[in-house]
Amino acid sequence: MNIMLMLMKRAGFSLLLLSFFPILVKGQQAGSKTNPYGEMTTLAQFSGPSTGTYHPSEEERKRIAWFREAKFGMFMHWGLYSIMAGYWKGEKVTGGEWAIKMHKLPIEEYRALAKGFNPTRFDANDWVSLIKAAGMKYMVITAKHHDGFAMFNSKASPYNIMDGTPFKRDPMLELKEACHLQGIKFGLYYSHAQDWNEPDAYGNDWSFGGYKGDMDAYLEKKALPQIKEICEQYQPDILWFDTPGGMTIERAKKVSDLVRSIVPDALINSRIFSSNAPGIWDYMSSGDNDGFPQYHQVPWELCGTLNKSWAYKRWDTAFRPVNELLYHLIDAVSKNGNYLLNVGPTADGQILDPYAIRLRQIGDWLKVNGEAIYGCSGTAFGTEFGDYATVEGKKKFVASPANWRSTTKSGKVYIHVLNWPADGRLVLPPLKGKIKNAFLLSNRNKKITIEQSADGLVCHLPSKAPDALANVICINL
Ligand code: H79
Repeated sequence: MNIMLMLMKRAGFSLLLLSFFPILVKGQQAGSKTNPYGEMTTLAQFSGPSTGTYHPSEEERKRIAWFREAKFGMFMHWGLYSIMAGYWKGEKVTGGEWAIKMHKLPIEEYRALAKGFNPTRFDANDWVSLIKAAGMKYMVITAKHHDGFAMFNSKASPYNIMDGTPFKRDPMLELKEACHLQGIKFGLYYSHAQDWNEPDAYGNDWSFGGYKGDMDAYLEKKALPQIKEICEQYQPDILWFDTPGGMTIERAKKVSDLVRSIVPDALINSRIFSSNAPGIWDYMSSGDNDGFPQYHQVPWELCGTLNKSWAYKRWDTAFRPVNELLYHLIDAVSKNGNYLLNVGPTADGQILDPYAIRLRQIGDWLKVNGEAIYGCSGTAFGTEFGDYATVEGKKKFVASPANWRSTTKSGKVYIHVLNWPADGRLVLPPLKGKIKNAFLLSNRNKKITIEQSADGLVCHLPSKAPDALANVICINL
C-alpha cells in the first residue's frame, strides 16, 4: 500500500479521535510518553484503525485483567447430544447439539437419551491436563445447552445428570476441582434464554402445540434458579451465555445482577443480551467461527470449532489443520481478542486423538512462541488487516491477504510471519521507536537484520522458514 496514503489515513483517523474522544487522547499522550506499546492496548494507547470504544471502570478493568493475559481457552460442548454423535436411529443427521431442533425430534425420545448417558471414561484431570498441554489458560464447558439438560447437580430441575442418568456424578464439580488444582480458569456455558425442554422458554416451536410460552415464568422457575446454583456450586470465572432470544434488557439485567451478587469477579460475555448494554457484560463474543475483521477496542473473544461441529459427531472428520487454528489464535490476539477453541468430547468421556494431537501441536508451538501471545497487546500497526472499499456500490471492509500479524509488549513488537516471503524480504509499515535488534523466537542467538526508515521496515529473513507453522520475529525497541 502507498505509505503516504497510509500515513495520511492514520493522521485523519487520529483527528477523528481527537474530536470525539479528547479525554482518551490525553491518556494516549501519557501512555506513549512512558511506553508506546505497553500494558493492555486500549483506545488510550492504540492509534491505528480500529472499531468499537471501551471505557471500563477501574473495577471492570481489574476483573478482566486475567482474561486479557490468558488469550487462549478451551470450549467444550458435551451433553445428551454427544450420545447421538451425528446419528438418530441409525441415520446420519446434521446439526450436532442443534439436531433436535433442526429435525424436530420428538422431545420425549430425546429426553430418554439421558438413561444411556454414562461417561465411564471421563477423567476431569486428564481433560484439564490436555488443556494445559495445549497452552490454554481457561476453559468454558456447557453446563446447559439449548436442549435444556443440566450437566450439573441441580435441585431446580430433575432433568440433570445426577438425577436423570446412571452416571450419578457431577462432572462440573470434578472439572472445577481439576481446574483449581492445575491452575486453569473455569467457565460455564449456560443457555439462559433458549431451552427446548421447557414450553415457557424461547426456542421450542415444534413440541408444545402452538403454546406461546411465558419467558418470565421460565426464567423464574428454571433459568435464574439454575444460574444461582452454578454460581454457588462452582464459582465460575466466566458465565458464557448464548442466543438471547426473548431477553429484554430488564431480563438480561436480572441475570447479570444475580451473577454479580454471587460471583462478583466472574466475567460475563456479551451474548447475555442482543445489543450493547454497558455494565451487563464484560467482553464481546464475536460470531461463531467469525472474528472481528480489524483491531477491536472492546475486549473480545472468537469462539471456533476444531472441525466443523461444536458437539461430537462421529462423521465429522473435517479437522482444521494446525496452521489454520494457530492463525485464528494469532489473528485474534493481534486484534485485541482471545481465542476459545472448541472440542467435542464423546459421550463416554473421551477427547479423541484428532483433537488431542492438534491441541498438543499448538501447545508445542506456544512453548517456543508463547511470549508473543500471552499478556500481549494487539498490533503496532493496524493497517495490515485491510481497508474499506466500495464493492458493488456499498462501502465495505475488504480484508488483505494475511501474510503477517503483529502483537506487542512493553518495548517489544512481535511479527508473526504466516506466509514466508520467497526472497526472504519482508516489508512492513513504519514503526514508532528505534529498533535495537531483532531475532526469531525459535533461534534467539541469530540476529535478523531490519532496515528501518520513515517509509517502513525491510526485514531480511533466512531464505527458508525454520518452522512449518508461524515464525515469530521479536523486535526489541
Ligand atoms: O453452542 C454453539 C451453537 O450451538 C450455538 N453457539 C455456539 C457457540 C448457536 N446457537 N445458535 N446458533 C449457534 C445459531 C444457529 C445456527 C444454525 Fe445451524 C444454523 C442452526 C441451524 C442452522 C449451525 C449450523 C448449527 C446447526 C447447523
